Amino acid sequence: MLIRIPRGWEIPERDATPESLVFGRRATLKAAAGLGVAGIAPLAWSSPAVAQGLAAPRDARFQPGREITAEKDATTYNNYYEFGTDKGIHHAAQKLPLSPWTVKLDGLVDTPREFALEDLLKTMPLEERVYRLRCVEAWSMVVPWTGFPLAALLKAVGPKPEARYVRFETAAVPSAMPGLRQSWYPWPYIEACTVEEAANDLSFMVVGAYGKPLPPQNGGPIRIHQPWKYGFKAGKSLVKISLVAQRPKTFWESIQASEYGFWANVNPEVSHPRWSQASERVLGSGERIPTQLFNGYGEFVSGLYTGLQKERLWA
Ligand SMILES: Nc1nc2c(c(=O)[nH]1)N[C@H]1C(S)=C(S)[C@@H](COP(=O)(O)O)O[C@H]1N2
Ligand SMILES: [Mo]
Repeated sequence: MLIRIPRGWEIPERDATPESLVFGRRATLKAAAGLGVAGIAPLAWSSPAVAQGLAAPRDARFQPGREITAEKDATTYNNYYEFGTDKGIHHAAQKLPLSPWTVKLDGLVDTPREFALEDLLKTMPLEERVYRLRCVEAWSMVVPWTGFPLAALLKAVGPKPEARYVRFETAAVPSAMPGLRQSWYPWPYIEACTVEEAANDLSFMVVGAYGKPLPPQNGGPIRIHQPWKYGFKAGKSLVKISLVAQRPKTFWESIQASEYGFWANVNPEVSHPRWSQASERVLGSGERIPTQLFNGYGEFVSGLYTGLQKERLWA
């Protein structure tokens, strides 16, 4: 059978979610938010301690510089194509079984391991970081995430010297994720970064938000967040993290490399081919504010890119 993969410019507008369309949906968003979280099933965590919350001490190094986004906005306006291409997937996402959950660490490591989520929660150094998230579609939010440095997880398996990239793989559960039936997308959702980027202190494995376990619509039970990069780099509901020698072909890069590059560092001066990246719309207030180079995290990460000026470092 010949499977015809549509080129980027053939993807229906609703799938590409250009800025104008995204913000034309504010009415829908408000309506969805009006349903309230009451309709959402309780999260199925096995540990009673975790069920009560997932609070951790806040890391004071990360000051958001603006108001924290309301929990209701951050948890009801989501990008998670496995559940659908619009932003109102939070109800559909409750079908993803979060427990039991394991994350496999494999590839070029000294000790391949499969971690049960509860063990990560018990053994990793949990903290809260208030990080900004800047979507390539030019909206942004500020969320208190609970998690631990990716570096701590990598240390537990010991990357070999030949490992150059880290590949992140999202769960693909057909019974819960209707989006997987859209067979022209290159499922599962794959993202990747270099080993140096992964080891950077900012690279954070997220297991909670707003002092609670991470809900499935935001990538529960475990996702990555690298706040100096556009949001699409942040693979959700991760099942496998592999250390590899070759640069992996990522989900969005396979769909449209000219619009969603490998590095995808936030840069207000480099426009997306279809819209400007100079400013961003604040989720909740709708205010428009200037976008910052590296999303304001240059002091932590700009050193990663010296000598790489020939690369397309910006999406
Ligand atoms: N598996 C998976 N991960 C994903 C996505 C997705 O569609 N599937 N969307 C990405 C995009 S484009 C963004 S902006 C962020 C959004 O995270 P949020 O829903 O918590 O705001 O998740 C990223 N991670
Ligand atoms: Mo995004």
